[in-house]
Amino acid sequence: TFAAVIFDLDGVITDTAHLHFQAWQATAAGIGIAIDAAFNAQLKGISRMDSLERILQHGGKAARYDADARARLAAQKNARYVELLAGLDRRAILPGISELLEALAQRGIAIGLASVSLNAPAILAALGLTSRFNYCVDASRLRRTKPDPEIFLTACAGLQVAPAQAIGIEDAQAGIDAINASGMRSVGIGSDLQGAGLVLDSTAQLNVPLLQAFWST
Ligand code: B16
Ligand code: MG
Repeated sequence: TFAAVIFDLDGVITDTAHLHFQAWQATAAGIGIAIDAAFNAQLKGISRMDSLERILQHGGKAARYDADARARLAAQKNARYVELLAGLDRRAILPGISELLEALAQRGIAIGLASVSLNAPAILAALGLTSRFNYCVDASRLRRTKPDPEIFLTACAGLQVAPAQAIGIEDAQAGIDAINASGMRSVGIGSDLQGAGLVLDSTAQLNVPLLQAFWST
């Protein structure tokens, strides 16, 4: 059977997409760029600086912002986002996740986190889940972002598990692509995910017997 499960954070453990959206919307409005919920969906699983690049492109203003100006905008967005995170607690854990983490731990299956969010440690702490994870990738030390497999390979190395022995769970296309490229098996949460080994509508459907059945297919 599998030796590890490596989780994405946003969209799998908790869903802070609406908070990222509020923060980006305010920052973008400040420089005259309007973004809507449909555009926001394209930022799922995309790193902070890459999200900013997409927003500037969307507004046709990418050429007007150099590295320093971008750093200021990203810092402004993050300050808003961190403010919005203040209300986060255990109630924000997505359905089925606490039970799954508990069941995996009981079976001695290693648990990893592969989030590109630089706020991941603070979010896990707010959710009361820090001690549940055997290894969390430090996103600040990555050279390449999803869909590159680096983040999942780093998580496997940290857990001392071969990628071929691990399952990755993701809600974003870039994340599914990263898992597949790493040699792990992929589980997708949501719709419009291409190439996932298994796709579920909701985290509520996740449990160990289901993952075992998927593993043996
Ligand atoms: P931060 P994940 C991602 O989290 C979010 O889906 C994405 O919207 C966000 O821009 C990114 O984290 C970076 O977050 O600004 O907090 O570093 O899905 O990889 O857990
Ligand atoms: Mg995600």
